[in-house]
Amino acid sequence: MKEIHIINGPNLNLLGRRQPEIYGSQTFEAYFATLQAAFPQVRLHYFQSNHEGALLDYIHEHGFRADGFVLNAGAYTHTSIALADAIAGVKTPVIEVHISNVYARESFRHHSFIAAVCKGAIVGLGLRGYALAITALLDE
Ligand code: CA2
Repeated sequence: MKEIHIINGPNLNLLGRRQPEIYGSQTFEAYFATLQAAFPQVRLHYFQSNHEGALLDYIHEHGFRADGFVLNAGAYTHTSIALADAIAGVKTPVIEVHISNVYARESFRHHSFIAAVCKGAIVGLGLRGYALAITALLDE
């Protein structure tokens, strides 16, 4: 059974609680149950942290045996060379996901430090982006 980890970065624990016009009204925990039902053939894991180092530790810990990471690094996408180095340093393929269309937002959200070390990116399709990323990883 393939093992895929969904990793959410800072502030994504607030999903469904504020700013529904940008991020929707569903909590990630509720959506995760939908994903588990949609992909019964996959061992799905979910990790969220507001701490850069905790995200790095998680990637190091699982990045040599997991079959794929679906990573929404939140604002660390636009700031973290350390996260890019961690992704480049492990074997597991990573798909970058953003719920909102970052290119239709402030210019500081247009640059991703992790894009170049990820397999691909899915941007602006809401929570559906996570399911699309899992489908892409299963095609690997
Ligand atoms: O669109 C995305 O998925 C983002 O990764 C979300 C990040 C943002 O910094 C990126 O530029 C794009 C922010 C996540 C904050 O999520 C919240 C959800 C509900 C209420 C408040 C924040």
